[in-house]
Amino acid sequence: MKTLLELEREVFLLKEPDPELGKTIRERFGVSDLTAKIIANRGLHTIQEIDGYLKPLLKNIPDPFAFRDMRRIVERIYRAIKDGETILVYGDYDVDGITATALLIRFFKQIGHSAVRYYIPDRFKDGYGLNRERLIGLYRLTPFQVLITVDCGITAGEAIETMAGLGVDTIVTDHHRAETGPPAALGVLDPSLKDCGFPFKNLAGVGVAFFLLIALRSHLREVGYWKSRDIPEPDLRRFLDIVSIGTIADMVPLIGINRIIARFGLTMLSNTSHPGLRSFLETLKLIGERTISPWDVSFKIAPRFNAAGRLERGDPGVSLLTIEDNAEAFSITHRLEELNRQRQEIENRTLKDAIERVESRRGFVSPFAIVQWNDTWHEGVIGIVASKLVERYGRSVALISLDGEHGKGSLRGTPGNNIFEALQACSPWLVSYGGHPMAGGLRIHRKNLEAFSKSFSDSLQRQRNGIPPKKEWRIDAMIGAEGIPDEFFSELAMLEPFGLGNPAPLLGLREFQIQSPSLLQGKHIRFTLKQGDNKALQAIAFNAAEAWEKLKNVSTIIGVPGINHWNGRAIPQMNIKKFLVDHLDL
Ligand SMILES: [Mn+2]
Repeated sequence: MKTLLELEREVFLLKEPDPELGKTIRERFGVSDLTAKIIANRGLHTIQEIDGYLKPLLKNIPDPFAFRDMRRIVERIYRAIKDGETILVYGDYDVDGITATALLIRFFKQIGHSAVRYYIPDRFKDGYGLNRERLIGLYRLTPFQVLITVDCGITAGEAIETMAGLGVDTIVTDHHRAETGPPAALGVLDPSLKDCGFPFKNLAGVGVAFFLLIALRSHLREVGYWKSRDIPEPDLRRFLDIVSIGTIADMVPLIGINRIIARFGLTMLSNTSHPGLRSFLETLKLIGERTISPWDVSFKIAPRFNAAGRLERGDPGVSLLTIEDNAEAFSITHRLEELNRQRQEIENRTLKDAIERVESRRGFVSPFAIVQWNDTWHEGVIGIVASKLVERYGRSVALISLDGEHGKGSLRGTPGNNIFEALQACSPWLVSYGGHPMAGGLRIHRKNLEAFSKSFSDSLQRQRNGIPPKKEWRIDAMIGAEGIPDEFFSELAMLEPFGLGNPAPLLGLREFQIQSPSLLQGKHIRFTLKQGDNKALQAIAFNAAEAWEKLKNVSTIIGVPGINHWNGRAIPQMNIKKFLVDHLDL
């Protein structure tokens, strides 16, 4: 990558794909120069990889029996179905956990096994993961013989042992990393286990649960279940709508299998006939002429499911995804809407408070990390607020909500840092912790806040060899007077869906004219973009009012090409992300 311009907290980089690769893609797939360049920029090297990217097909997903323990697990579940044993599905209160729970419940009901219940832990009373006391309580209330965890369980050795003592077989399905070895369960499905042969390591929790169903369906076929019970074999593609919601919401990269799930799942979702989902999506005005996008999932759908778990219980989300009647769907949709409104209020208040603390240099602020703590913050929203601070300040953020001497924290990272490894380095100061490279959670004593902050920042600094993070603009191509080719906008669909790991293309434009700009609602700028002899292109810059005054002096603009669906028409549009007065050196 070539550095075009470096500012204090931002750097503008131009990707430089292998020209031979670009040429091969152009000739083989018949796409424009620009599209070929963008594909070559995605880090795909072989023709097979490029083929897989341009034609993401369900038939290309790997064998579910490549998972360690899968055979033993499906045999045990089959025995439970045959003997009418009760299965308890234990989920998580986030969207991944909620969708994974709903997925299994729907499947078991559909195949005629009604002895199935679920439990979504209470974030405040039970905490994350398998809660031993809660499980004993649930068992005493109504015994169950098989426990299936989804999106959790990999670190729950103790609870699993206790349940084994009560005669319960536990099946763990998770995608989190284990700090120690896997628990002694009947079976453990987790692609991140060292001895797990499943080739794709980036599944969300709901993705792991989906592969369990693929394997279970095939096992039930082998034992002649469908024939003997006269039940049609379920079409698992019909479940991809909820699998895609959990996958996108959990921020796993939309590459490989996840991209296949998202691509088919979002199409299913946009045409869903499930009464709960349909009522919900209609309220959000997402049922219409265009396909639901990962952005819609992340910013409209997921927050509503999450709001329930953040403020009280995640159960309404599971109910919505598993019910079969319209009237109930309507009332749950409204409940989720109301909870989301409350969540938004609390979040805005917390964000404002956190920004004030950063700007007045309270808590801990370094070029590598921001750590802030407060007694009044609601622990249900600190994760979202931390993400917004990362976006704003371009460095890793930890927010800690204190209750007496104890604190619970949420962490979010920047590319180029590994939050989980940084937490490992700080473990002497922590009660417990867990997470991924990009996000994590912790428990801490108040007295260790300062020491943790310093140690966290030092560790991030070491990871970056002492160079502070900057906001990176990774530009796919610079476009001059030649303009963007017409066919490019229709080729965009081949690259979708865009999201984490498969970002929307970013273009830098020079030698253009900005025609008839207007300021919308005092905050957005709309204009017509003209390059050379090319047709004029519609452009919009959201929340860019501060650029209004300098518009005449702008020499380069950076934006994302897209399609604006409006009134039954699809109009190419540039979504402008940055106006630059400086020249980018080419
Ligand atoms: Mn998850």
